[in-house]
Amino acid sequence: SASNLKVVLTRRLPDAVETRMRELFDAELNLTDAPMDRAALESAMQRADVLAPTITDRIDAELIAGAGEQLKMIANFGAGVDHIDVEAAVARGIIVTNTPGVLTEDTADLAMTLILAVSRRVVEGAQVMAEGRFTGWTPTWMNGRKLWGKRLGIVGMGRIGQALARRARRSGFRSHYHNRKPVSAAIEAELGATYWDDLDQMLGRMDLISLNCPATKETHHLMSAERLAKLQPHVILVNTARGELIDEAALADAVREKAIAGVGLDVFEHEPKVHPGLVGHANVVLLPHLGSATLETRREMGERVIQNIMTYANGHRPPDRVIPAML
Ligand code: 8YV
Repeated sequence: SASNLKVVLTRRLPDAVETRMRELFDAELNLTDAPMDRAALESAMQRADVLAPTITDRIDAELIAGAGEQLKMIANFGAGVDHIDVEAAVARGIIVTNTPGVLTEDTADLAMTLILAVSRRVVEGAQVMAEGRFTGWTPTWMNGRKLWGKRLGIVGMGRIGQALARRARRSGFRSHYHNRKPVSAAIEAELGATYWDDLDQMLGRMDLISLNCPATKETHHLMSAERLAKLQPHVILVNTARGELIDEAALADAVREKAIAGVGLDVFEHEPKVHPGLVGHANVVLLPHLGSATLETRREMGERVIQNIMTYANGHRPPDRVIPAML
């Protein structure tokens, strides 16, 4: 039964979520909230029936091979599962679930925030005020870039990409997108978005670019030096998806050479490290992986984890099962 199920949480989750977990399961909390090291993770996988990890746990094939027989489920707290070898887990009969849907609007909000912050020089302006350097308004000072009527290229038109396109439409942008396949004609019409089969052709014509696709083998360094070189120099690039989508060293070169007008990043290739060449530029806004960081959403993500475990405990198919074919 559910109350005998040993559920190991690798990080602290919102209070309400932890309380509920303890009511429902034999839940083991990580009270230190430090990310588990490999040995701790290995031992957790020896005793857990269900592991509830986060992005800070790298669960590779070797760890999965070493897991105890009793491990039946990896119920991830988060939508992205690129830190989990899903193929290896599923091959061993371990169910993997994630928490999609609940963080869509927050992540789209943050993509929009980065677009606005970079184009209107919000962080730079706030810095001027914080340092008492506002000595008087002038017509030509701190002019940013107008957004109304600009072309926004969305790479990855899943839930988050669509939520961003919806915001973009209301804000007067024209949305373009690249995806493995076009969305339905009805959604396309609602979003007013234009599909590009060829990513390179799209990228070369955009004023703004937002990355909203998962990190997979195929999307690793999607923004390579070669692709970055093909962007228009006035382009603003934002990433709220995964750092691995961008060759960070190449992006740092582009920033230094002024080959790109602005950058907004919430995720990094070697998190929590940031390429030093990206730090300290007025036109580069960096945030510490805040995409889903609202009180409401972090709670809903936890509830989603609970729902997945509960459904499994009751002998049913969890609603957010991830299978290799989806990746
Ligand atoms: C989380 C995320 O911060 O859901 C994701 O994929 O990147 C963020 O919502 C993180 O993954 C929590 O594990």
